[in-house]
Amino acid sequence: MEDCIFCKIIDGKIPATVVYEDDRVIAFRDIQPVAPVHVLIVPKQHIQSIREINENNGSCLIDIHMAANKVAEKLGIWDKGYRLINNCGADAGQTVLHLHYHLIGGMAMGPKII
Ligand code: DGP
Repeated sequence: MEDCIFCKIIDGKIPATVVYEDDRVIAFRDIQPVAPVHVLIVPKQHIQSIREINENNGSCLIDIHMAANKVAEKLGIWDKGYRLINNCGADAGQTVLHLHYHLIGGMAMGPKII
């Protein structure tokens, strides 16, 4: 998708601090971190949100979770724990319309919404 900022990062057209990459997933530091570790886990396939997950593309969710485990271990937050968060759609505050999960950790976090 030519106007998608995450597709441009995937294509190397704009810079990002990449912490993990394989043939299906890329993970890079969020530009507006809310925690000492704040990484975005992004499938290379352009999928707008989890609303567009179906039987043909759903395997990317396993890829994302496996990448999150690797990133958490690499960045030293695997033992103490972390949150993996997805915002879907306007009410959830999704601002980039390319499926992504926020991996945040490196501190004790505040109250949980759920
Ligand atoms: P969300 O609000 O859930 O759609 O999260 C989008 C996140 O993407 C937000 O935390 C900021 C981050 N972000 C937006 N543009 C860029 C960018 O160009 N580079 C990086 N590294 N992160 C970005």
